[in-house]
Amino acid sequence: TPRIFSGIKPSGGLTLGNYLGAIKRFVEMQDGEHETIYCVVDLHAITVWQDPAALPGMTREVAAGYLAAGVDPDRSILFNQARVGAHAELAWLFNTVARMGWMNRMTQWKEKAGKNAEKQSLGLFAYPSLMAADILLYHATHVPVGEDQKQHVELTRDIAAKFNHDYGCEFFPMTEPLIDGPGMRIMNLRDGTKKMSKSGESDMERINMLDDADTIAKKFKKARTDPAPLPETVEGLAERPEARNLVEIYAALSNTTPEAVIAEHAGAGWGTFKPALADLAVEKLAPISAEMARLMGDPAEIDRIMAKGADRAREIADPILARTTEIMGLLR
Ligand code: AQP
Repeated sequence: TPRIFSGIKPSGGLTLGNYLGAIKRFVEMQDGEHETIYCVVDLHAITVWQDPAALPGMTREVAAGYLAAGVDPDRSILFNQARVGAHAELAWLFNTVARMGWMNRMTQWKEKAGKNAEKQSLGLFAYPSLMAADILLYHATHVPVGEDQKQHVELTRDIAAKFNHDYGCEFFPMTEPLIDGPGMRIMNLRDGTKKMSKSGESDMERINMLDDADTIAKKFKKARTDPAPLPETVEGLAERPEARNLVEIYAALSNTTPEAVIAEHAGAGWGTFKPALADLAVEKLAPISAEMARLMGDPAEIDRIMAKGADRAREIADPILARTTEIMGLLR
């Protein structure tokens, strides 16, 4: 059966970008032909410093976000990565397959490490190797990711191909990235050329899934835009990253296209469009954030769900890891 794997890092509060670019699609994919496996990738989060006192809460928040948005733990496998030891084990094996040069070429590494590569953790450098392990541990056929993660999925295929070649087998599949639809790249509200991130510097840059209605309204009101009103056609958004971002957010939230949003709001000023966008965001997010808050009030229940998901994940992962070590000649 086709199988989907995807994950979200518990590296801060979930944003509207995580919702529109990931979680919302994860929920929809449960209705397809695929088996769906969704992970809270805590081992990825710790590639940059995470306060051990805060990490459990962030991990549960991501799980609550999945559940509140509609991930059904009976239909999907939902768990956190640290509960399934095979992720770290396979990542080590892949560290011996992947080449330094491949990692060096990763755009995300270059962006995150900047001029300070020497000071970064070895784990941040090897991040794509762990990501390849996440995916290939389940022989996932498809990975829904944002545009920014496409390069890592290509590297996953390189690792699979090199493993199969070096060990003379056809064991790991060639996983395909799934990238489509609006909302694939939600940008920062203060700078339309940067993506909206959990760990961005200022809270005003992002809408958090747990923000209340007043905060959402305030953040959209203060969102940077140029002074011109909305154009008459989408072509008019070409050189206007901030304006385009707000139109795309509106389109993604209302399950329509930027063309349809422009058709409805052509010529509108920001004083009209921004409050309409805020109302729409509140309408879509409020029920989810209320359910997240309810779930987070019972951490033991979230932990029970993730532990059960981890048991199911291990049933798939353990035989694949065992076969991998056998192929490599490791005695266990
Ligand atoms: N701005 C975004 N627009 C669309 N999709 C996004 N995703 C993240 N930001 C946007 C998608 O969310 C999923 C989970 O991402 P992640 O948590 O594993 O890592 P990330 O992409 O690095 O997310 P953040 O929020 O930017 O985290 P930090 O700040 O910690 O690095 C992925 O499918 C991603 O495409």
